[in-house]
Amino acid sequence: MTQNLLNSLYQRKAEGRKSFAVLIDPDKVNLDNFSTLLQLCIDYNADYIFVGGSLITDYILGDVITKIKASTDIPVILFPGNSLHIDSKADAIFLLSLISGRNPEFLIGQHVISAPVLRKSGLEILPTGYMLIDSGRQTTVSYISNTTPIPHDKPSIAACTAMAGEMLGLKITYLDAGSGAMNPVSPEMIAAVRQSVETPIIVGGGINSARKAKTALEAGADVIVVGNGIEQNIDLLKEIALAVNSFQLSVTGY
Ligand code: 1GP
Repeated sequence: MTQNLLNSLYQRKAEGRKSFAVLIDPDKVNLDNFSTLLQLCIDYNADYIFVGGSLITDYILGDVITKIKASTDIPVILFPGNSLHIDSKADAIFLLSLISGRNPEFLIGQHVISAPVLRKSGLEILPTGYMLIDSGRQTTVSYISNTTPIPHDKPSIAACTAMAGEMLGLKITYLDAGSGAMNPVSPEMIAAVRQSVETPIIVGGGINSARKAKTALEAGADVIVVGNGIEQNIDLLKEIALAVNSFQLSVTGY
């Protein structure tokens, strides 16, 4: 299996380059006007397209990926909620171990079921320490996964959890306040995790303005993910992309 995307995430981190990922929830896609969203991803240089969610009710995952692949070469990474959410037309999959929780099903159970399918799929596997952070109200992902998120004001718990994940060999750290979160992950928590691991850090959940995107990047996020905010207002894609670019320019000069 290739490690192209993992290597590029590490390379980008080493160069101080920030990335912007657009999350597409297959349940929310209207295939009739999907082309507009994809064109915006192309025009504003989205670095990654994540596809998935903790609960998928309308099984058009394959159709969504086919449509993305027909329009753009932006890498498509599956963001699965369980072992049913696998499609070999994507480029890679986050193999999420939900290390903030204590539900064995999402720490290792679903992975065992998926392993032979993943091996055959040819998908690049991205072993990821996935951490849910409390965002002010229960989110779909915490309910479905039956796990308690890390309290938002306990950066040291997040730092130690991320550290343990890295020691276990997980290559990416994903801090998620949950889709449509009231409050995104705090900059204090992102900074504490940044201090504790060398892995690339992905931050998502409730980032619905350029200011929130910039705050997460300043605190140490390598990749920011925006889903719900773009579903509500497609123009946000451009705003966030420009914010990532201008942050990039101010820090590295390119
Ligand atoms: C959620 O990280 C993602 O799992 C993105 O969250 O939909 O709130 O942008 P939003």
